[in-house]
Amino acid sequence: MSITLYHLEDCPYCHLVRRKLEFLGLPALVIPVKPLGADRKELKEKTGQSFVPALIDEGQVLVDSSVILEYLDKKYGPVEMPSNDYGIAVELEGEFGAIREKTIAALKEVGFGLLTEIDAQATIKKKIDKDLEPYSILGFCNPGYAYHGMTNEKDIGLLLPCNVLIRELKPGRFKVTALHPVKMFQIVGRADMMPLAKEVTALLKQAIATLGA
Ligand SMILES: N[C@@H](CCC(=O)N[C@@H](CS)C(=O)NCC(=O)O)C(=O)O
Repeated sequence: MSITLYHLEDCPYCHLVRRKLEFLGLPALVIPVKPLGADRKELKEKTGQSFVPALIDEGQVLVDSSVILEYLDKKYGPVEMPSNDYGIAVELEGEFGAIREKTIAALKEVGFGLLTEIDAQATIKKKIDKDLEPYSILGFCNPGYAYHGMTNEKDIGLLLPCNVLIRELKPGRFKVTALHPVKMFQIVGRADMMPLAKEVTALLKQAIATLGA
């Protein structure tokens, strides 16, 4: 078996294909291509086009991630790809109002105040008349960390405030999940700001742990 994948590090579609190959346990020769807009001579010669991802399997050329994923599943799978884990979570028994209060208190304990709140269940019902399980997105902020972040990385506001999701798994059982700052900071790509992300992560982990205790 010989699979070749033309891959661009910044391309999310390429990563989907790489993950699928990993989940299927398929070894592949991964050939990096030049960035967006650049001349991709070898890719063009081998596949007749210049988009990535492009996969060649035993002489068969496939382009477009959805076509490739379907092909791989059909030939070598199928295999489910679970979503990435990008939260710090705990599951709790109880009633929504009490769990919400407990969550706010636990975050307050580590220095984060409630700033925003979206009742997605009510909003979706009101806007498009669809039913959703209890699903609330709470935005927390520690002004000191936020100020440090905003003054050192101007666009960091795109990731603020720190979201904590409370959603119902089944009647009387909820999952409380804080977004994982270190994982979010990977998309920022600033190694020098990782200590800040780690500090905030430790505090959020502490708060989530007390909920489960
Ligand atoms: N629908 C395609 C989209 C692929 C795509 O947009 N690839 C981008 C990189 S993420 C690309 O190769 N653009 C042309 C270029 O970089 O010159 C898929 O799912 O594979």
